[in-house]
Amino acid sequence: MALDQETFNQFKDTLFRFVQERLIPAEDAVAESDLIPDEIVVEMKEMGLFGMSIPTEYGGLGLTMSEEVQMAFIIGGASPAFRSLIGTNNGIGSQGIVMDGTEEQKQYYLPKLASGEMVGSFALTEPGAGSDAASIRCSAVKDGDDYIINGTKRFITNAPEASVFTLMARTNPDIKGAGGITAFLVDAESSGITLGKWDRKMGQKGAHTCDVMFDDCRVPASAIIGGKEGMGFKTAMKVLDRGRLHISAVCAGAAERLIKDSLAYAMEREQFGEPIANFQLIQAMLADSKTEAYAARCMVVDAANRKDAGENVSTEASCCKLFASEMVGRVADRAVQIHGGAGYVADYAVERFFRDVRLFRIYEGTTQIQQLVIARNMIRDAS
Ligand code: COS
Repeated sequence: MALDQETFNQFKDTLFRFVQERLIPAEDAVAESDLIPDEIVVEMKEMGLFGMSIPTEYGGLGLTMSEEVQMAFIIGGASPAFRSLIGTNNGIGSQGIVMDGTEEQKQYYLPKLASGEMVGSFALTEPGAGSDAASIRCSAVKDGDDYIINGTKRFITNAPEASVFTLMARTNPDIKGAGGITAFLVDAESSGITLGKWDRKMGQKGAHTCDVMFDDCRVPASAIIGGKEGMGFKTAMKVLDRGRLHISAVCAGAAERLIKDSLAYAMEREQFGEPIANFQLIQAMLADSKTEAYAARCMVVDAANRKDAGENVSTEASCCKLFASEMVGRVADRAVQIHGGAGYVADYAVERFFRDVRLFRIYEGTTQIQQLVIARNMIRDAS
């Protein structure tokens, strides 16, 4: 643990108050404008939220996985857009460097990512390569001491804000699968990079994704994460294992928020002369949601503890992502049902959350990819 228990508890209390007093009241405005207000971004930076998972020697808070998921439970209680802004710096946009970067790369990038001065973005997905991540076609061809990058990346979270991309490109066209892939750190200002228009998403307004096009973009060989070709796919998979636990915690936090809103509504809304919370069919929905959110929270805490103890939690991370993302979808659906007609109009947060949480079953590995990873690992371990 990087922080002593008392300091960590204070940090948790501060984040809880920030979520209640600053983020939740700003949700409607963020959804309306598709932008997170600058003053909130500044506060997030001041609280250290961009660097929760970055080691203290590089300016981050150095939280353990167990501590990080506690924070993700809390921030999951506000619109996912807020979490998304700090999500890449804590996860897929920084962890490649933390796990596999050279000392020089760590010293240059991590303090800037931890403070939020830089936003990191993870560029793996392509128009033709999503779940089949090893089939990427973006190429990096050696030219003297440099590499020339060509290709298109799709649905790249925080690309419009990014200062640096962790880019997966194929350095060896003769190796068709994972072994030909190399991870590069590419500064967003490099010439030869253009961004597409912001994607018009179903939900998560305020969180931005777009295409990133590389057209003869020249980067030095020193931009390779860890300095070694062919290691990019493994870096990506390790980063995703970790990211899946964080996302699972966010799902549990979002479910708890939806339950809180649903319970409050059910206790206030009267039909047939009494609050609808008195009716057993409403109670059944509340109880099912409570039970499932609790199960997700317990799974995440267990997997995070195991990770901190040094276990390989690839299977458990996928179990958590599979269960928690599907669970929050069911909870959001019940939340809309409990709100009745009111749940279908934008006056209540559940309508927005219903659309926002749909993404959790898709990104950082779809539910079907989690099933595949879990079953493959089971078979491998048994044989
Ligand atoms: N940690 C470390 N290494 C891993 C790993 C992990 N979790 N998973 C796989 N690897 C390694 C394997 O050990 C293998 O190495 P060797 O060749 O040395 O044995 C290599 O990576 C290739 O693995 P594998 O053969 O399992 O790759 P596949 O192409 O079959 O694909 C899946 C694996 C489907 C699991 C992978 O493509 C995947 O996770 N896809 C989803 C991608 C995703 O989440 N996208 C979301 C967008 S990014 S936000």
